[in-house]
Amino acid sequence: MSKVESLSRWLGLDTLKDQYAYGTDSEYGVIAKEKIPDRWVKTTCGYCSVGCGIQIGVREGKAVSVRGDLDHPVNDGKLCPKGLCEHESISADGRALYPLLKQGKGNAFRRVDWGVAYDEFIFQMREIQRKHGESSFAVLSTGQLVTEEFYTLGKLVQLGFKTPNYDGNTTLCMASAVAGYKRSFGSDGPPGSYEDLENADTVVLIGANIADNHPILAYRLLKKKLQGEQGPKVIVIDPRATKTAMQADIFLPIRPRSDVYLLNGIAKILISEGWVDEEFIQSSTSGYEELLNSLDDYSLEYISKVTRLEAGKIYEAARQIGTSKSTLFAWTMGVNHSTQGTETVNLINNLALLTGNIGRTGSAPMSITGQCNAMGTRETGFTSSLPGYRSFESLDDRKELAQLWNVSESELPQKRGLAYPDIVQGILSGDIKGLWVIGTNPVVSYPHRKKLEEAFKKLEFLCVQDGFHPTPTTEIADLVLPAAIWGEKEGTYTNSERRVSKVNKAVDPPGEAKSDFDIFLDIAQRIGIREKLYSNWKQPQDAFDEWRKVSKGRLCDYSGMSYEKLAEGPLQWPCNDTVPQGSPRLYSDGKFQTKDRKAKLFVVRSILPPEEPDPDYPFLLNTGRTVEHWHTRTKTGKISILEQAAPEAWVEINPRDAKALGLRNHDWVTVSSRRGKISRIRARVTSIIGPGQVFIPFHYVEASANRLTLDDACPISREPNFKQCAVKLQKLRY
Ligand SMILES: Nc1nc2c(c(=O)[nH]1)N[C@H]1C(S)=C(S)[C@@H](COP(=O)(O)OP(=O)(O)OC[C@H]3O[C@@H](n4cnc5c(=O)[nH]c(N)nc54)[C@H](O)[C@@H]3O)O[C@H]1N2
Ligand SMILES: Nc1nc2c(c(=O)[nH]1)N[C@H]1C(S)=C(S)[C@@H](COP(=O)(O)OP(=O)(O)OC[C@H]3O[C@@H](n4cnc5c(=O)[nH]c(N)nc54)[C@H](O)[C@@H]3O)O[C@H]1N2
Ligand code: SF4
Ligand SMILES: [Mo]
Repeated sequence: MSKVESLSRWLGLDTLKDQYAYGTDSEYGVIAKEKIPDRWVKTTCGYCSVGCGIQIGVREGKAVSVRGDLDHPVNDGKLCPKGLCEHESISADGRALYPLLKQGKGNAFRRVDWGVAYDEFIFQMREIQRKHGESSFAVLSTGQLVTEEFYTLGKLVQLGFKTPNYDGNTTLCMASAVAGYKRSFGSDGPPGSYEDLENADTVVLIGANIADNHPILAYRLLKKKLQGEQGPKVIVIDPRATKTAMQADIFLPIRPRSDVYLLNGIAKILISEGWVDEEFIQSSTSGYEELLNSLDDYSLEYISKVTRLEAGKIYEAARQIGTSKSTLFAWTMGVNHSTQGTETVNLINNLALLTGNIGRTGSAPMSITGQCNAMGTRETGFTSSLPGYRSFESLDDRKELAQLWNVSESELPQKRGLAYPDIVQGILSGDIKGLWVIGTNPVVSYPHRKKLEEAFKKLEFLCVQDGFHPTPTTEIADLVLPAAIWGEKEGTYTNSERRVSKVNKAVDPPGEAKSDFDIFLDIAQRIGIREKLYSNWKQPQDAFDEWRKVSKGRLCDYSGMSYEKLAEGPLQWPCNDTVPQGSPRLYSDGKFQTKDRKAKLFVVRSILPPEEPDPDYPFLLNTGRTVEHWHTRTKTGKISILEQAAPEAWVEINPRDAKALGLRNHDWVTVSSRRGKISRIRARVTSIIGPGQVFIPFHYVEASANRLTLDDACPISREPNFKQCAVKLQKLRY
């Protein structure tokens, strides 16, 4: 890629207008000719859950460019660095082109046609189910399919293959937010909108590094300030001085995993200073007395000592929240990735409820999700609820759904199957023998890699369906099914503010790759249930139209949407006859989805983190992300501008600790935990990270943070504790 092209992309020029069309003689002009699209296809970004509107420039059947969609309500035509070169993921090297089969363990892959691939898949999985029972076959999917695909897959797995053991990478991501919402409000569903980031008096970001991971939300947070107006006051709670923390008015560099203390401490200050909304508490919540009686121990001095934060700063943060007209509490993985993730979410919800910050402009407890369509899987997905946020345990819900589908109620599962970590455990214990992995790369992204590898070795049959090959997970598969990716298929994504946005096909998939939707329907056909479950379905729109009916009357009501309407612009659910233009907020009437229609306040006591530093492993490891890369780098690792900007992994270490270890910036080190080791990684000496802590991004398979991490998970949500474990560092001589 030329410098001019790189530069213009970094500057975001191609988001503004067709700059590529200007100039003919210069290098710029040469690029211009090749880059002038025949047509632009409107769609939604396929990386993160911000859900930016994007247009793909197509020239002679190839995706040659992208630009931000100026008409999309999320992003003002702007895109972040990943979005700005997203078309390159389509033509990147290493796409999966043909079905590949290993004839017996240890053999090389051989190209087969789709018919053979399907026959083998069905034969192997059915044989495993016949020998070991229906639930010995498990499925792991992803938050990166379109909603129409989840919906189709859920029916296929639960009603077609009749296995309850279906979960996804979403449990590695936002299961704690889902469980926390359900417990506090009676249902999942983020209650706020992105516009609240602009309009709140105060925004509290807890374990959320939006500058790196949701860059367009960082732009929206700062938008008013950038325009010279008074923007929201920003409080950031994060042990690491992230790029987001650097924008904060109040930064609380909290001791890792002491959030429960801080949140209870802030609740106590709010109550004792009278900075609470008594009327709202009385009319719309339950559990206030119990909460009040539980907070005696949380004196400011005590909280300051446990969290290692200055007492004055904690008080200042509480005063800012308590005296603001509106506060948005937003959180991401610093909260969810913990053995106490769900309860920490409940404490954030407590703060919003105590201060009446829900259902109003600028006010919400807002879980920012991760993947482009993590929300779609929550609504339709069959994992933690039945489609439409229906409960597995409720006979009424099951009956209603069965009727909508024209199947008998007894065909629906009566409780959720195993969650992702329990599926891995199930493989280790020999209960699960067949696994179908769709759109996720567990070898890099699952914690405690050694254990995962042991588990995968025990599988009788592993099928991996991915847009790329080889990946560390496709490589160890018995069968690889090549999938179309973003830009090559149609459907919808729902972003973190419940906004449903159309995803459109710009180009054909390469080789023989097929959309996940088509693969699911083909398999349904071959196991003889297509007619029963998907009669007359041909295209994603058929799935969407059924889903509209299934969601009608539910909190996540899509009944007022259609592909035609979405072509004009995205819509936030609930969207129905009463609110045809959708709903920016939930719970504006102060009524919740619980039996008594009140939100529940929770008493939470801190538990000890699963592993603390000790003399053998003296550092606490924190893991996360950087703006240039997407997860396991199957896409961004092949896009040169992104790869050049962040070509290798690093471990951040505080200058004080570096000095003690005799380490200088860029020295090579080994990092090990009780579970594994990164043999070689560069040290980055920086006070971004606090003393006693280190940070490693998890993107790089060659220096994989998940060789070190723990697989302990939150007992309520089953989300793993990715963020902390004990490690040691050793300097390498060269
Ligand atoms: N560039 C890029 N963007 C992405 C992604 C990507 O891979 N790359 N992935 C997407 C996905 S799926 C997700 S889920 C989101 C994740 O988005 P984020 O959650 O923002 O990402 P992380 O870097 O995993 O972690 C967030 C922060 O949690 C902090 N943290 C760690 N321990 C604690 C703690 O004990 N308490 C508190 N309060 N904070 C703590 C970390 O220091 C870190 O800054 O990003 C999405 N966006
Ligand atoms: N240590 C540590 N580990 C973490 C985290 C952390 O913060 N720290 N974060 C966790 C979180 S929040 C998440 S969400 C996970 C993400 O972890 P993964 O889900 O494993 O990450 P991805 O790289 O996004 O994997 C998606 C896979 O799907 C493929 N793919 C892309 N599009 C399509 C498609 O349309 N169809 C199909 N069939 N395949 C497709 C890609 O090539 C890729 O192989 O990682 C988790 N792991
Ligand atoms: S902020 Fe997220 S949705 Fe927007 S362009 Fe970047 S990756 Fe895509
Ligand atoms: Mo995620």
